[in-house]
Amino acid sequence: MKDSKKIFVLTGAGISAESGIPTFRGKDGLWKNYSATDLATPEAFNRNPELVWEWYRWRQDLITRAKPNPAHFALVELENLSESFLLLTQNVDNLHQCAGSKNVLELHGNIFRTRCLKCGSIDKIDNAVFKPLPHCPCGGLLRPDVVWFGEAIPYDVWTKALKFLNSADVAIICGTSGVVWPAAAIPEIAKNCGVKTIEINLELTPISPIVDISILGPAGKILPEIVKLLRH
Ligand code: BV8
Ligand code: ZN
Repeated sequence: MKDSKKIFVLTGAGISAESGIPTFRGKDGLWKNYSATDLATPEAFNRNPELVWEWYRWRQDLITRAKPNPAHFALVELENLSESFLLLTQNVDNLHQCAGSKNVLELHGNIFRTRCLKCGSIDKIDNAVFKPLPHCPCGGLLRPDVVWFGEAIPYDVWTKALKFLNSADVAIICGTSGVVWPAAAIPEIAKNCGVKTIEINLELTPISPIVDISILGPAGKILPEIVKLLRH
C-alpha cells in the first residue's frame, strides 16, 4: 500500500460489529426469528408494513445509540493519507459518515432516510409524520430508503464505484461475508482489473480464494495497525 495512490474500500456489516451493531449472519442476524432476507423485501413490506417498520425502528434506535469504532476512524485517516480514495459500503448505518469519512457511496441505502410511496420524495426519518406508521406530509406511506432484496441497487452508485475501482491501485474488502450480490462481485472485478486486493475479516470467506492477501482478525484492530504503518 505504501506507494499506492488510489485506494478503493468495500465494507460490510463486520466493520460495525465492534460498535455493537449485529451482523446479518448466524444468530446475530435474527430479529424475532426473522432473517433479514425475510423482512428486507418489498413483499414483506406490502404484507405487513407494521412488522417491517418495527424492525427498522429497532435498528434505528440501536444504531442511534452506537458510536463509530477504531476501524471506522482508521478509514477516515486512510482517506486523508491517500491521494485518491473511495469507500463503497453495504451498510445502511451511517457510521462511516459519522466517523468523518467523506467520499462514501451507499450501495444499499441509508436507514435514517425515507422514501414516500406516493410522491417519491426522499427525506430524513425525523421529518416523518407518525400515524403511527411514518407518513409523508403528502399523506403517502413512507418506506426506509434502503435497497431491499429483489430490488435494483442504485445504478449511479454502482457505475461510479466500478469506474473508480477500474483504475485503483489497491482494494480493501472489510467485514463482508461476500454472499450478497452484486456487492459480492467486487473482489473478482478488482482482480480482473489488476487491482491488489486485501481482505480483512474475522474468518475466511468465499472471497478469500480470490484476494491477494487475507488478514484474519477484528477490523477495529487490523485497520488502525495498517494505517499506523502507512503513517511513516
Ligand atoms: C438485486 C439493505 C436484481 C437493507 C441489503 C446472484 C446469485 C444469488 C443471489 C442473487 C444474485 N443476484 C441477486 C441475487 C439476490 C440477492 C442476493 O444477493 N441474495 C443473497 C442473500 C443470496 N441480491 C439482491 O436482491 C440485490 N438486488 O439483485 O436486484 C434486480 C436487478 C435489476 C432490477 C431489479 C432487480 C439487492 C441486495 C441488497 C439487499 N439489501 N441491505 C437492510 O439492511 O435492511 S443486504 C444486507 O445484507 C447488507 O446491506 C449487506 O449487504 C448484507 C449482509 O452482508 P455483509 O455486510 O457481508 O454482512 P454479514 O453479516 O453477511 O457478514 C459479516 C461479515 O463480517 C462476516 O464475514 C463476519 O465474519 C465478518 N465480521 C464480523 N465481525 C467482524 C468481522 N470482520 C472484521 N471485524 C469484525 N469485528
Ligand atoms: Zn409523499
